[in-house]
Amino acid sequence: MIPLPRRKFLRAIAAFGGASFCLPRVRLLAQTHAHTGITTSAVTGLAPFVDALRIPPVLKPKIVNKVDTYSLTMQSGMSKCHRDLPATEIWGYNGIFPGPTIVATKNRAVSIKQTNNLPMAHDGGEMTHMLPAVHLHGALVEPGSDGHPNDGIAFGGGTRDYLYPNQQRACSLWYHDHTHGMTGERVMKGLAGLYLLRDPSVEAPLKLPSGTREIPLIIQDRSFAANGQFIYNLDDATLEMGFQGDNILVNGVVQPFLAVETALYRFRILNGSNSRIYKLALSNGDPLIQIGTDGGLLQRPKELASLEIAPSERCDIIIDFTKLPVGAKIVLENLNGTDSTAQIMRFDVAKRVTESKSIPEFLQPWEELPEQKSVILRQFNLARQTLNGALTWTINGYAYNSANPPLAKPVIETIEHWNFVNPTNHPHPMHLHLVQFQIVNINGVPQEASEFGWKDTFVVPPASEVTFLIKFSGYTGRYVFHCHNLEHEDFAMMGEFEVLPKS
Ligand SMILES: [Cu+2]
Repeated sequence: MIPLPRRKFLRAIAAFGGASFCLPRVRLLAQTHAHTGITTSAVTGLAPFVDALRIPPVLKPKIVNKVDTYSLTMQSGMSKCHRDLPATEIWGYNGIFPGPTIVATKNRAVSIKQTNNLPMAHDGGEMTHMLPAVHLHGALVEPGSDGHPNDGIAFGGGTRDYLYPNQQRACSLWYHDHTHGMTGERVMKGLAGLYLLRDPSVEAPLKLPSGTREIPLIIQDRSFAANGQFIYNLDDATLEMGFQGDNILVNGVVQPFLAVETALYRFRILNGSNSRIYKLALSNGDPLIQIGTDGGLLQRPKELASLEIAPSERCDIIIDFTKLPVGAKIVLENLNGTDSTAQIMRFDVAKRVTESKSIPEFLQPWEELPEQKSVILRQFNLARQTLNGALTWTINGYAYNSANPPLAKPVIETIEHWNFVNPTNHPHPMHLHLVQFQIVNINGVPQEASEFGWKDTFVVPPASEVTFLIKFSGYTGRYVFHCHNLEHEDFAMMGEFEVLPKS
């Protein structure tokens, strides 16, 4: 299937290279490239809540010189996503969808050897030769372990070792494919998994729900053909909106159910979708109690009637089932969805127990970055352009090309303001590699950064601008930043920054 537009697009970015050009603000340009014409009708009407939630397995490391050492293999596999669907061919780490969970400990390094045993000719297009890279999203790592799209792993058993020092706040990270120009398709096929970084000195005193009451929820949307296979057509709408599936999956299962006890549960939620933004809420009107975000725990828990989560954002929430009767069924809803995308999963209260835990009032001290120490305000204009007849998403007029000069050169240990201006009519969840940042201004209104917590991905809404306050520390070198709508990213809404040493 596909890539006529993508081929055109690659030619377009090759032709434009590093050229910069004027940016017309807020112009939705008509697309001129041909539609691929491939249509496959998607399965609809799958019965919700008929399959139990699956929990991805947690891998056990080999300890080599005090480093937790893992080997993962990217390979195809078969995965049953719904009772009434045939098994789906997926691409996964160790051949499972989603990949296995890695649990790491602060200040204890993890090394992962990734092997590429993916089948190559999966769509017959020119892009199949693009080499997969693996990015640990949210991680403070040196450039060679960051999964730069130039650092792909050869097909036919090629390997690369990634080293993660874990010298950062405890948080939920995730590892996923970062192939140049093909991240959307490959993440959709299953190349994603959770990586939980723990810090016992912070978390143990809080006595948060743990064990069988701490549950990862990776929310993704997919479309299925009648034979159970994923559908991914890069048609005009997909290039515009990003891929959106008709079915909501959690941990690889369409709208699963989870039997719970009358207790507090901690859910480590990741929006692992390509472009869909969910607005989470509980069907019985109970609040979601948010305790953490991308960069770890908030200062204090927040009781929310609903919570919006964009692609690649994480939220750590507690749900209180203690006052519910056995037999109660509570749906985790998506208030942004309709029909089959309006319900995510269901919690079935199955057993009465006595809960001894409570939710702490205070979680982790907030460390505010000093805004007055910022050395520069950089502006990044997000735009939709047509380059050589192909729809392209750009930053400051640049379509991503690793040959481009970096769009910013911050000096290590300095603080900067980055202002993202979005005149388009699409939200762009902007993500920076290497750093966690703070939200200080939205549309000219100063923000209380601690309310958002430490972020590595934040939505710049349509016709809006958001300012991030960022401290560049840890490592020098080149990293990417990009829109985490994966089709926007693939169609070039990505740039690089180079962290320079102190002169
Ligand atoms: Cu975008």
